[in-house]
Amino acid sequence: MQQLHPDDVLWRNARLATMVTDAPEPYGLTERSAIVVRGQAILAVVPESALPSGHRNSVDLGGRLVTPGLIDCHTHLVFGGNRAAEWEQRLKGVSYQAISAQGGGINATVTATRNSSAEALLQLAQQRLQRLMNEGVTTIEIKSGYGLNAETEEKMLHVARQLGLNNPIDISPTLLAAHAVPVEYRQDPDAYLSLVCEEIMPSLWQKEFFEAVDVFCENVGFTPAQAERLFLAATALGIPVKGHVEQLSNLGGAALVSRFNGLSADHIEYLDEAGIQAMAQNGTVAVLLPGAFYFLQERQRPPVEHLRKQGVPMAVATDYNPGTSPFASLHLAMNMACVQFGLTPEEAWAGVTRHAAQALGRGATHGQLRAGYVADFIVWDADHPVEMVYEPGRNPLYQRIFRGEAA
Ligand code: DI6
Ligand code: FE
Repeated sequence: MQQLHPDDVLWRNARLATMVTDAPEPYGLTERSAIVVRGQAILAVVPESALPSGHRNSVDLGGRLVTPGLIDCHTHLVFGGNRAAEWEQRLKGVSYQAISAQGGGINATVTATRNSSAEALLQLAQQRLQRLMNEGVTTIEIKSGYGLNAETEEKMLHVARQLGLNNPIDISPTLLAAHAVPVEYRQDPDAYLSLVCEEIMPSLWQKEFFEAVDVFCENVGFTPAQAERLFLAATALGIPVKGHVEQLSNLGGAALVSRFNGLSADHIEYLDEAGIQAMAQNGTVAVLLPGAFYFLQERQRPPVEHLRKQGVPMAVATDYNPGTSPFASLHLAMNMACVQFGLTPEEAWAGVTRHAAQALGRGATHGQLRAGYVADFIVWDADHPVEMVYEPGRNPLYQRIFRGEAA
């Protein structure tokens, strides 16, 4: 190990679950280890025995478990109102699609979001974010998509940015202006898409309000042809793309996302073999969202076995949103991914660390405990990482380290 500076911090006497790819032990578990932090980054991960003695800046973790900070790579955290009444209707037998066709669903949240001030949205989102941070989330993706006009999409992304300035967390903002056709464009969805491609997307991109563009490609959203048009416009501006695809039906959206070298194809319950092949070839991450699957009482499971066989990296996220996944818990999402989709707990952990980082284009800096990576990590009052997956709600978080600082 190189010479230490006096300001370097040794987080020592820990059991690490490094989550590195090539580790000999499951979860990258190593006993009696230490993380050496310089500034905001990990300088080295070393055995206790390799540490110099007498370094003044050191923290004894008492043998506790340390994992990378959790990454929630798919959320709709910023929105006004809630859809509890709609949910009651759904429980009486009205389908999500039927409610959506009646102007409810996403459009109900659009109205509530348009009618909320940025301050009000910020306050609501802050509470939701706090719950995720309490569970150890250090990076979160936040989508727009409840504005569906230039002004409100910008308001949502402004709130997302503000959350990052106000809290010890990394925000990855995504433009999801193509989430639904707004009521005022119901007769002419292509005109709305033109507005997104020609005005909303270029202007918010120029103002650096987001990192990637998303689309809801579905029979209640946008057609593959419309999604392709959006992706062509995004690619021309150098914007990375991703998609909500194959959630309720198979429209070939995942293959489309992959063709544009997309970061991730999300939901993918109805993904077919051709889609899996396309994802494997292009390195597109499969983002599994078991909260929405559970809440919509879906039956069709994503093809986990095939994704595994083809080596497609699988991430797990909350999809936190008022319509299909009102669960601000990544531990619960991990549990559901195992119970409902058949992931192993180790795959669920990779899904909220290494693979979630990859889904956000941060695979070279986030989601693993290794030299050169950002010093985001969580100290747990737990013996083994399976515990957070096994028992969501217990939350044995002991300490949260963001960019090298306890926070
Ligand atoms: N798929 C979903 O599950 C959410 N958005 C999407 O494209 C639902 C959003 C909502 O119902 O408000
Ligand atoms: Fe979503």
